Amino acid sequence: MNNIILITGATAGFGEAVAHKFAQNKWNIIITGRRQERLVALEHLLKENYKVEVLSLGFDVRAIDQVQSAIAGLPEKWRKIDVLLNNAGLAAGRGPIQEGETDDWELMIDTNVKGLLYMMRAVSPLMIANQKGHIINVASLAGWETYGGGNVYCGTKHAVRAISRAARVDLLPHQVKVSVVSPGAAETEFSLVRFKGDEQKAAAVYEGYQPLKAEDIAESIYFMATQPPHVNIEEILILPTAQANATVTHKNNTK
Ligand code: NDP
Ligand code: 8X3
Repeated sequence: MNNIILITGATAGFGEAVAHKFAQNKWNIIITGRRQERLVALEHLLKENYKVEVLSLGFDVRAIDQVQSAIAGLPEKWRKIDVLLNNAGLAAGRGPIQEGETDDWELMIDTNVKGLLYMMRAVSPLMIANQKGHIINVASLAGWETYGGGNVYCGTKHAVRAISRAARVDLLPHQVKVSVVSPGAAETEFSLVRFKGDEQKAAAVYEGYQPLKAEDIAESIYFMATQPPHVNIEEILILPTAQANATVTHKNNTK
């Protein structure tokens, strides 16, 4: 049986690139997300291109009952999950705290923090039963630093890193690794979602320099996941060369 990775948020961006990368390397893949038609298309593509087994599960990580029933209902052969990639997440808006949209705050906290926790809670007992496993949580440069207008998003990503460090201690006796990948600016659907479909605002985020691609992040995640059992890459912070930190990017208008 091939290794198994469960990816949250496989319908776009990093999650989709990770699905391709692991399938290329003969892992069987559990792809998840809310957009059913994208899951169906991706399942078909992965099976066709890489001849691996793929299971798609459509659910919302914010809904604990959906998370629990998706994991409880896994067919026997899919229960030995080697890697859980907690990737589903988003930023909603980029405004000062005093003008913040509280619905956006709820959305980010419910998805990036609570959704990630629900997944860890549901999947870690399966890994403990196997006495092996690897949880890789997607944080961000925004989990290391802060920037104006980033308030709640930065808070959620700092939380992802703190939760991961604590969970590493909890899961240590069970040979379950916990790692974090923290990307800087990467061109995916992230900014389109953040700016609620405003294509101009989204494109402006990536103008004048070369941002990371989803495939760059997939490479790092594959590297983390394929170390020998005694090695845990605890954290990777990966930035575009043009980005020095959360507030300084060298933009020279040559892509
Ligand atoms: P995308 O918007 O391209 O992809 C986000 C994925 O998350 C989609 O597959 C989406 O699927 C899924 N998702 C969102 N909300 C939910 C939900 N409630 N339930 C289930 N799935 C959900 O963004 P990225 O690939 O860029 O982002 C992936 C992760 O990386 C996020 O956690 C983000 O915060 C983080 N990140 C992104 C950076 C960037 O610059 N792009 C940099 C650093 C971190 P669907 O809508 O079908 O449910
Ligand atoms: C996404 C990167 O810098 O927009 O996590 O917060 S940033």
